Amino acid sequence: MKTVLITGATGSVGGHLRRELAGRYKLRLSDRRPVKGLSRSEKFMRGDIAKMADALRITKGVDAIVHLGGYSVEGPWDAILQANIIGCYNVFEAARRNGVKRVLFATSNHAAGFYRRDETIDHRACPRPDGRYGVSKAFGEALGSLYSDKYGMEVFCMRIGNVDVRPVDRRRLSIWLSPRDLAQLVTLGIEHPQLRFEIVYGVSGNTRSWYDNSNAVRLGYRPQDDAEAFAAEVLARDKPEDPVAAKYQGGAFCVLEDLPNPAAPTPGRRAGARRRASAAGGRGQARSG
Ligand code: 15L
Repeated sequence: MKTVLITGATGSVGGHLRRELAGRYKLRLSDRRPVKGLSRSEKFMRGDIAKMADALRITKGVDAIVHLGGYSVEGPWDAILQANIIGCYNVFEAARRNGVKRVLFATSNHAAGFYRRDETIDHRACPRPDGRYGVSKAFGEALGSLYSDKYGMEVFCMRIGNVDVRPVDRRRLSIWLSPRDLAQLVTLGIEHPQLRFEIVYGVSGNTRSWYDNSNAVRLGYRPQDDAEAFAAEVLARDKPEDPVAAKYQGGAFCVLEDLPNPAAPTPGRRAGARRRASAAGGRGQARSG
């Protein structure tokens, strides 16, 4: 049985994945905080990926890494820098030094959150991050590409939408990923015999999807769930979104600011911010190859 490291194992995606993968792999779970309720096929190894020594220790001797660890929403630059830039680099570099070939990287829809909702994007879509968090995910994708091309590592980047037992709002109807579809995608990323570098969307087979996920399908992904089954109940309690957030796939992340933002859509500035956002929406949408 393969030994698979899950970084950031105490997070909610880690929790769903542990449940779904139970018995399929020996799981080495790592995080800064202890993981609760270990099963017999799970081991916990404490580690802070912002420290290279820890990254080297937790990645030693595993067959594959599912890298979920890091700061998982928009936030202060220093936190993102430590966890998602330095931490992500340390995980890839430690994998290389330890001879771990396969890395599954949990990137995010927010690496491309500034595409409009009336656009359909595929795995070739150029990153259009909607915040510093999104930039850090685009960085991880670029790093994975480098480690694949230069060192022959096998890197599977999953631009995850929102993992939950059910979609929670209108935006999530387009980007929802059910726990069992998450597990299918991760298993595919671990087991596929011929991976070099791939970007796929971590979403279920949602009727309202903004993604052409044909690259995942080409590799064998067959999602079992569709958020549409929850659409009526979600829309019945739907609240209006900020107009800028409503225009873009990244939603509120497109307007969230940790710092004072001169472009924030406050009443006096809303028109200018809209013009800027609309100009951004007019850019070419995808690069080829
Ligand atoms: C993400 O990337 C976050 O990690 C998650 O917490 C959600 O906010 C999700 O995106 C989303 O877009 O709903």
